[in-house]
Amino acid sequence: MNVTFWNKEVETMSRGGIEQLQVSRMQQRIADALKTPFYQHRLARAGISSPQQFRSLSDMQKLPFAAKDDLRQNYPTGLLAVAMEQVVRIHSSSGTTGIPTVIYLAQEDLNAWTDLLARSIVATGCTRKDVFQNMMSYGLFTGGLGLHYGAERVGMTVIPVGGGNTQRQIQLMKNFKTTVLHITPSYLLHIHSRLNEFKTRPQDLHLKKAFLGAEPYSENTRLKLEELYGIDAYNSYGLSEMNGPGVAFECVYKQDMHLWEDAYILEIIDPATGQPLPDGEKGEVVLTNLVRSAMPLFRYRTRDLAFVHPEPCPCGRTHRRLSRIQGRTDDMLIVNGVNVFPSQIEEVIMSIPEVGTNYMIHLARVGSLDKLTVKVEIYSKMFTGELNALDALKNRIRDRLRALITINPSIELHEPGALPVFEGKAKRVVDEREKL
Ligand code: DLL
Repeated sequence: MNVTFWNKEVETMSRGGIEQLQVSRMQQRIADALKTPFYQHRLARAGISSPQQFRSLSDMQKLPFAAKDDLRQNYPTGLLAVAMEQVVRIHSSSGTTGIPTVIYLAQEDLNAWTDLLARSIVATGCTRKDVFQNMMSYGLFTGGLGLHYGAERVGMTVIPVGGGNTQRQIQLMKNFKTTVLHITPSYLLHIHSRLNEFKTRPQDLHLKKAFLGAEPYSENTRLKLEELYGIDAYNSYGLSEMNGPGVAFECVYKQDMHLWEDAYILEIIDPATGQPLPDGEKGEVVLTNLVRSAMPLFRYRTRDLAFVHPEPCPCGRTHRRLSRIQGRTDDMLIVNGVNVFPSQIEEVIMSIPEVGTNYMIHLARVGSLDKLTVKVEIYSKMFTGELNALDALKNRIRDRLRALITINPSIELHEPGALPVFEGKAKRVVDEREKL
């Protein structure tokens, strides 16, 4: 395997070196935080009035957690640590409730973030010879601009097309011989179902790699996409509160994502008690940004569930790896009293070869019971008029799901193109139970 580095010294730093850097950067961030109205109050309550009180990583425990609501309640400037004239970029998300959160970046913060993205891109084996088509939306969402600047820093040829308009995406991929995509897994699945319409086969494209992130997806979805397009797909994790993408990224070994520990402190906690969990145990990902001066944020509770791999990676990078996101503390469905994660359903259906590139999960209340329906698109070659074959497929999907989630879902089979299309983050769960 050909392993390349953007900044080998930092990427292969000893554990002691990483921890020392984390402590000194934490001290800088506490100094920034003491300038913000939010943290003046919060840190005073925790008994912290100077950066020197932070002496070792065990002092992290003394710092208060932060949550999305803190950002909302302190909108727009409660966490701003510099004069607005020093801010060079704002990102914002409206979230599902519509109350916005905002992230501020000074020039040095933007440089540091861009560097993390360049590092991530190079870790997947990309070089300046690659043609990079960025299909994540631009604007206040961090997925577009984040990778854009990172790819430019690497020297790749960047096509800043943004999301949507599948016909144009396919045309651009062909005309410019795009080799690398940045895209949500759901949109990459969708594009495959449209290739035929534009008389294109995957082998007519020049794709080698895709960076997939911004939404949860299963290992089976990755494998399916790799096979459909003949590419290597790399998992990419991040969130706006930590700047966006570039928090954790897979290297050429594709065995989960290096979390860039010179820039972020990672903790995994028990979401119920807030207590730290040992490496290898699944819990809530809690992150602290060490390289953002304009807006400090400590121990941010992401609600994402994952675990840490402590073993070294064959690539030689020393930054610990974060597992695929296994779900969120707030996406668990309770169906007739049984806990079900949408990711479990996806893992099963994407392992069934007849299943195509789209699915939806639907919940309704029938009498006093919950009804779970999984709607899947299947490849059109299955619709041959053979009803027995379709019934057998339905039963197979239902049995596989029941074996894993212990409840009996209804299965609907649909033709390609029948279910809603997602060009950005997918919303696959429709829960109509609350409406009653
Ligand atoms: O989605 C940033 C991003 C852009 C990451 C492009 C990767 C690629 P937000 O809109 O704030 O930021 O959403 C963050 O998306 O807390 C996770 O729940 C989810 N998420 C992001 N990446 C992954 C991933 C961007 N690789 C939220 N796997 C996070 C699973 C992911 N979930």
